[in-house]
Amino acid sequence: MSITASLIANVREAAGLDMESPTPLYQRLQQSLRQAVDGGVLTAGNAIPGERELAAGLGISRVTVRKAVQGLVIEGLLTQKQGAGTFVAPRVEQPLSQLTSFTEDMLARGIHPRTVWLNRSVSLATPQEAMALHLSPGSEVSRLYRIRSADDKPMALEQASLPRSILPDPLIVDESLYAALDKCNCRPVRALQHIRAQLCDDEHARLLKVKPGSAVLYIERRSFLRDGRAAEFTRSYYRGDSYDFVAELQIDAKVESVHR
Ligand code: 16G
Repeated sequence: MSITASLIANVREAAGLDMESPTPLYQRLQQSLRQAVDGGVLTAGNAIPGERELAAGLGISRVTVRKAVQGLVIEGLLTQKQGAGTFVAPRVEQPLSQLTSFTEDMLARGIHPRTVWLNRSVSLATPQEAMALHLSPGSEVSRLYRIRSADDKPMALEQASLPRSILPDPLIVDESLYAALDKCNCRPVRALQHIRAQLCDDEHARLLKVKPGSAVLYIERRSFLRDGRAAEFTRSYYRGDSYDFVAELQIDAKVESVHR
């Protein structure tokens, strides 16, 4: 069965299109499209059948299909590419054990990374930055504030601060901070990360194109050079609907020997 045929069969059954319901039809269609993505009928990058095809296959109006699809585009589950159609938006599974950059993570998945710069500046370190980067009072930091997108879908906001001794000029960073650090032999080799759940405030919601109050993952990364110097203090807000951070766990050797 083609993706379109199995999608239409799934959606028709899940949305209960033939049944009476107080829930508007477009909302039932949205819910069943979400289920199709959650259940793996459609995966990231799959094209959604065209409006005309879905409407005809489901026996509903094109206006209802359009309203449902537009709602899911706003939600970030689907993404529209001009002239190409509507696709399931990327969702990223990110291992927590590797020190990689956003650019590398996206390229490894065949996704095109994009950066929208919000600010690049040099300033005196705040007490929080000085503490995180082990700097003495009065030291300067280079700051980078940007939106990180995957195939045009905003995935994260990142505020990075680096000692000026490591990154003297924030303007030398083009698309990738780690590529710029690599060039001057200052790429970090170790990092500590703290992750916690937060609700998105209005400003971050606008930049990430999610509803205010949506779930985000707040991540603080402090990374270090081989000689132990702190190189980076980055505070990021990752869209909760787009990222799964995955950790591989192993039994402790002592516990294992008791159970052997
Ligand atoms: C990742 C890092 C961030 C780092 C950036 C460099 C997390 C949570 N954060 O987004 O700390 O600054 O990669 O990426 O993984 P770039 O080289 O593409 O600029």
